[in-house]
Amino acid sequence: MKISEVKPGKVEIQGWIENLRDKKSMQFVVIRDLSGKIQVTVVKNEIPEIAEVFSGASLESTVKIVGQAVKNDFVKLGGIEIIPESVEITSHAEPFPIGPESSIDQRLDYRWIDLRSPKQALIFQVETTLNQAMRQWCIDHDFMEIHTPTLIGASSEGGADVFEVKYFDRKAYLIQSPQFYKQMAMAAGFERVFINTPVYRAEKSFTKKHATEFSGFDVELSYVNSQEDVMKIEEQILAYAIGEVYKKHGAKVKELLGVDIVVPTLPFPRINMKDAYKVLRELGFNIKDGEDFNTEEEVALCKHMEEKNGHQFFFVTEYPTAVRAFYTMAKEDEPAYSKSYDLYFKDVEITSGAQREHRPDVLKKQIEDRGIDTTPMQDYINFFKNGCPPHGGFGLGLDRLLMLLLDIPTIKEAMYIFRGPTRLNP
Ligand code: AMO
Repeated sequence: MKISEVKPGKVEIQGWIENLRDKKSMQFVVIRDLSGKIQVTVVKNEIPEIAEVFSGASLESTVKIVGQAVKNDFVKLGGIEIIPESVEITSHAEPFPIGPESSIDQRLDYRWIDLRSPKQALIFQVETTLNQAMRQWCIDHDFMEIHTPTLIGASSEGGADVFEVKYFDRKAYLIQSPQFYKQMAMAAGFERVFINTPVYRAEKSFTKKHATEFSGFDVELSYVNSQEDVMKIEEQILAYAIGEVYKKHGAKVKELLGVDIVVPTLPFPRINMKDAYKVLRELGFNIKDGEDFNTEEEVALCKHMEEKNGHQFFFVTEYPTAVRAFYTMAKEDEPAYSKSYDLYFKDVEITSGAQREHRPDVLKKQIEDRGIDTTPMQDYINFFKNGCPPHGGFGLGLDRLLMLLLDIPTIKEAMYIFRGPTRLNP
């Protein structure tokens, strides 16, 4: 049984030996599983064979214990202790090569040990709830979940940050995004889809927010009039999912991580790119029309928006067309700007989204204008030749969202196993 469910009477528990105080006549052993901790008390001269087993056991070994749970008001851990009848060491632990003073990179080398603390487990309990709630919202609102390949014949985002893999006698790539496949679902008449998938970026970035493989949460929907229709969906998904995390884990997150989860109110604040330029120029930056933000400008804009709105999220809309991917639709009345957006949370971009260019001739031209070879893109362009509704969607980085939600200092710690330019282990 789970340790948290132990009540007076006969019990069988399994867990880790967290602590062992070996006194002259007594042993006090603390056993831990994911649900909690309990004390096992041994009177040495009454059960010498069990005392011997514990004496020979190292900390963090795993054990199976059968015994009687009894109330004892002197016991700090829940006022209950187990008097063992049989003890079996199920696995022996060698001493730990890492400790609390180890750096994050040393800890990642021994991730299975690093993750053993309740704080670390909580991060992934939160992720489970967060992801499940995002999926639930989509399912409740008529979205279909599709499962898409991670191997692809052409780079889906343009650009060079794509991993090449040997695919029998030709080249394939790992997807940088399920972009093509989710758009194909619109041409297939699925209307609303979402995808949870690993995505890959061959980018040599060593920042708190970059990984070479991460978890994407992608959404695409048909019959949109602009990016605004997509943004409305995304803000509702996030408000619902963070609300679920707050309900289920808010108190524990506060207790173990010292973080207040703030459930965002709707609508999220919005600022279009032209207004963002104005704000930044007033703050002394000399960003020019048509440019994207650099890092300092991004940080300054985030600070400004949070101060102005008292909200942890905001959308930036209508980026210059030239700085966005080829599949983005330009504004009809002002083609230099696009029907696109990014979503920021605290001080990091967590999403890109847009209405897509669904007219095959215009799409082809946009690809060519960016100097990208259309030959490997032909299947993708063909998706739109047999009737395809206007559509849009977004891609959200789940690991970044989790990192920011729990104020974790780096994405390395918000991922179960991190992959970066110099890390392929464990
Ligand atoms: P974009 O390239 O902005 O857009 O990626 C979408 C989101 O994915 C996350 N992200 C990353 N997370 C960790 N490490 C990285 N190296 C990394 N790169 C990106 C971010 C980002 O906002 N196809 C479009 C989405 C769309 O338009 O639907 C796309 O991939 O949170």
